[in-house]
Amino acid sequence: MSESMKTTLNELCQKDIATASDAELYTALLKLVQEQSQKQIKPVTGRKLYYISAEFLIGKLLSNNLINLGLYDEVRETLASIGKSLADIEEQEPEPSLGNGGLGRLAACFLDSLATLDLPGDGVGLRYHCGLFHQNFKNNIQNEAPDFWLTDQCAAKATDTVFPVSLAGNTYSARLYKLPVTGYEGRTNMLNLFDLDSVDESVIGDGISFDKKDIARNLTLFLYPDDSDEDGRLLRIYQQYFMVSAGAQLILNECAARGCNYHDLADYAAIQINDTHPSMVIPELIRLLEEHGISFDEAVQIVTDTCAYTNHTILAEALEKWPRHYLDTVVPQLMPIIEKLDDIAKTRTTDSSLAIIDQNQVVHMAHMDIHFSHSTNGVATLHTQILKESELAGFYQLYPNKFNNKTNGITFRRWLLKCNPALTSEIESLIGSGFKKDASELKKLLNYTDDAEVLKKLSCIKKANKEALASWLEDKQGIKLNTNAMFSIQSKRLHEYKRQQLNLLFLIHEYLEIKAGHTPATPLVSIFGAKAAPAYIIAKDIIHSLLTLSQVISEDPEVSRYLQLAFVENYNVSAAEKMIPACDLSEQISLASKEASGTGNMKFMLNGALTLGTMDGANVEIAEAVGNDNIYIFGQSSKQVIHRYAAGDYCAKDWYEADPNLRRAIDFLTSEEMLKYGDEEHLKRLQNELINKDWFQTLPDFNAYVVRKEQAMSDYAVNPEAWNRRTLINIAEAGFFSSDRTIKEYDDDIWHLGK
Ligand code: GL2
Repeated sequence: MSESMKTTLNELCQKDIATASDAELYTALLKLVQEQSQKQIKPVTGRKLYYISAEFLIGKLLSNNLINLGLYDEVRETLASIGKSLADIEEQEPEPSLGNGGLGRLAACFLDSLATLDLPGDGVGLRYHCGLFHQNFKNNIQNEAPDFWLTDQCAAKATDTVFPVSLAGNTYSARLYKLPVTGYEGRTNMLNLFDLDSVDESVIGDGISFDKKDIARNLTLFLYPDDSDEDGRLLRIYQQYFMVSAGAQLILNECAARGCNYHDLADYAAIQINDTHPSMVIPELIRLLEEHGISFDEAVQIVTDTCAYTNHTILAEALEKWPRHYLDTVVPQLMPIIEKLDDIAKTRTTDSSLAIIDQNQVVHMAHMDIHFSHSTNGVATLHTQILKESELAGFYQLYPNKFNNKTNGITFRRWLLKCNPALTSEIESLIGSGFKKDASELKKLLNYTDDAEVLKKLSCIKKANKEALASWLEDKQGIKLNTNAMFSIQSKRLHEYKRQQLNLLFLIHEYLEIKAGHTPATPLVSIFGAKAAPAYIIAKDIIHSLLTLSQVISEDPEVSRYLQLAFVENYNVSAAEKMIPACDLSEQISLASKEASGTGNMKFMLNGALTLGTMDGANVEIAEAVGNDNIYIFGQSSKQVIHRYAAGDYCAKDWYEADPNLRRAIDFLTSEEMLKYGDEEHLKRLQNELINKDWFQTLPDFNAYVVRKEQAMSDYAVNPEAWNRRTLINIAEAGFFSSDRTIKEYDDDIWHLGK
């Protein structure tokens, strides 16, 4: 315990901390973090990064900030000495609701790494009041509720800075909020979030419904408002333009304050456009530069030199294209600029498929990004290769030098130091603490692959993490897990391409096998965490089927001795921090070619889980790093998948009819057992989808998946020491997947910050 820390906390609490409540201690710790992070703010010289993103899935900040500021151990020990737990105090903090999935979490990891590497780089986004919805389950169905997270104590503080933003001809004031981002032994940068003062949480009606036309009151209520109707789609454009217009004004102001004369903007700012949500920053900056007296042609060049674009997916739904009348309505001031950009693009190529505005008057945002930025990157080697060879092949031919790869990464501060302190200290005792700043040092762990004591220690840590997850889940949802079982976890957004339905079919198969007297090599606990977009019907049917199956299993003592299915409600960063350290088998089973990278796969690996996955996204690089003996790969290759799509002759029904195990599993969806707890409409719809459509080719991979997973279960049961050795190898080889490495590559190749 540190006396000086105790004195500091007493002062901040204005009382003896021994008598303070958790809420008072939380407030005191927030002040401590604020004071210390202010001290790490450094002046900016040279080029500064603005990372614009619709999402920043930052997670709870208190512990992470304490770690980064080097205060964590001292604070934890001081609190422990008076019988308080930092973990309990952290419960006071609502989790910021500013993101959805990997794209948002990547943005948060990148901000951490930028600050850690002492690079000047801020985030630019929106201050959503409810962010993504809060998920709860009733009658085995997902319900959505608003996730209010903004409290008086929220670390994102309002400033006096406001920027005018014109939406559909009306002017609104975008207020800037600043959230300090601390780096590990680095600097403090900022996350800049914009909001309207008039947004009103009381307009939310049933569930998460609200009047989508009332822009003044709804603009920043939710992340990704339902876009299944036109008002919803327009609202997304309102949000996007609000974010980029305010962001562009902030960037120009900050650069001007540092001496920029706008002609030399690219020497002061680098702008990273994340997916197509912020694409309108390109025409908006051109518009603003013209207002500052710069000619159109020069403005185009300046913006191209300043902006870079990251593509995060090849799924059409995320490559936004808007009917031009939407843009005419919401951002009439941009349309003439977009038209001129389209004219320029047409002088560069005769390929009409590369146009910004196509013959149907649809505006392709990604096309604008690629034509008018200087860099386009994918997020894993395979993804970038697919962009070059198929999805964006025409663009690659036109601009070969713009294309580059930046394989994603994760911050080890949150995904090891914070979420797995026991593993962290074991690693530290073996190889010292250098890995915290230089993740490649984890390779030193390879010296211990034959050290029986170390391997045993790893399995004890895993067991303790499983116990901790089990007790959390019991408190939260009343589910009792068998911690002697193998834990397999699939936690990520619910999407058919990620194929939670493949896991579902496996679990049905296992259930039926156990019923038939074939018990598995090891008891298995299969855990899910996933939210389905509210209007995504089949995704909700998959959740319903999993929850129903979970009930079928738990009501059957004969089966539940060997098999459990737990679905964690409201999966978020805090839940991930508990689940990932407890995992044995990491489920990364997307249809090859569809998962651009994945970052969950990296978090699980770092925490000593073995991956069961397809050759997709960053799984390919994980497989290369650990070697085929230390990963379970199965299924079609991306080439086979792309070929099958191109041939257009995939017929799910043929697969259903040809494989009796598969047929048995799919038929079970509408069995008496399932109908006892489930809803026929949902179950039948999913069954039909699988038999008659199966757009993400679940059926061709079913058999290979069952074989590989049963192999993993048998290996786990038969030779625990060998399993532990393989987990050690996974941890040791995880260094490449640090976001510090990724950020360094972005900086070396694209941004050149501080120079
Ligand atoms: C995603 C990709 O699906 C995912 O594979 C990738 O790891 C992340 C970060 O690059 O980006 N794209 C996307 O729209 N979301 C993602 O998670 N939401």
